[in-house]
Amino acid sequence: MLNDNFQSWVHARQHAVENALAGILPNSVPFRLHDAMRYSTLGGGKRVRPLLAHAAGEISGADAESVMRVSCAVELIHAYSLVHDDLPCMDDDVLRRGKPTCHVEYDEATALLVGDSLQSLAFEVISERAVAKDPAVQLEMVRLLAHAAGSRGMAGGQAIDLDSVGRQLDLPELENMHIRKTGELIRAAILLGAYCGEIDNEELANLDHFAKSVGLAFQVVDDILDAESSTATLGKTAGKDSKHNKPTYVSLLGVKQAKEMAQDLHRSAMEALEGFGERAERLRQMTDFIVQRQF
Ligand code: GRG
Repeated sequence: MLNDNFQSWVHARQHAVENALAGILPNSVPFRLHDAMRYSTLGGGKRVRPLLAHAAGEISGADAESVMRVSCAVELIHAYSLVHDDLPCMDDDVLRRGKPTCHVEYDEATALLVGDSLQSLAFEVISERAVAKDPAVQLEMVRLLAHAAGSRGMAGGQAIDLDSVGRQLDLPELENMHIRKTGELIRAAILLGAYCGEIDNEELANLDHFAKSVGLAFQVVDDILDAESSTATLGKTAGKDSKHNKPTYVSLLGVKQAKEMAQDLHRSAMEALEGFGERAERLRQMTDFIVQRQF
């Protein structure tokens, strides 16, 4: 069970991230584009990636303002990916975070520009001020975010996903797709949060192991929720994967084995945190949250 202390931490962080994003997102000419960017980013979403960045920052004693900055950069990339994913040329969806998708509320051209602009804004946010003590570390952070979003990360995973509709992927192929499409940005959120403080190479390797396990666990749970939950609970169209004949952990393994896989990944994530002691308590709670979530 997730305790009250964790619940209030989540609400406080979600609120703070919302305020920070509201301050970052432009509110000027061109008004329609900026309005659509705000519509697509604010007022919804679990903010899992920012929460992970903040929790990882607790491991390395990171400066709160820097973590907020990198967590917003990651969330902007995530928001862009959702807007583009919903476009008619991709998943063609009408509902996101309980609201009409960006291209439905505005139009396709605006949605395209919203994604482009959110992605650019993310790189402005992570690079315009110091977020790490060492400029070389900050350069690595910018590279890491670019890699996570690009053709060897999220966009590449999306390409594999689009290519796989109606085709049978085996388990390693499915894993490869999800590591890129979902896992890399979650991994970036965690490592970027930690990079805002002090972390040695051994700790970084353990955190990386944790990040990979938790990123995949997030996706396995997403597949289970898509198969088992309602559209009202998820705030996005449920049952889409099987309707579109998409390979998922549920279609490949069945619900029971997919749930076992989520538990195995939870265990592996927790093991990777063993050496961190109390400093990793928030990350442990986040791992429980990700695996137990209902939406
Ligand atoms: C268009 C380049 C490009 C990439 C799209 C992230 C993505 C790649 C597509 C989203 C489709 C999808 C359902 C992916 C599976 C997992 C996932 C990222 C779910 C949505 O993330 P949540 O649950 O969403 O964190 P909220 O709304 O809570 O932020």
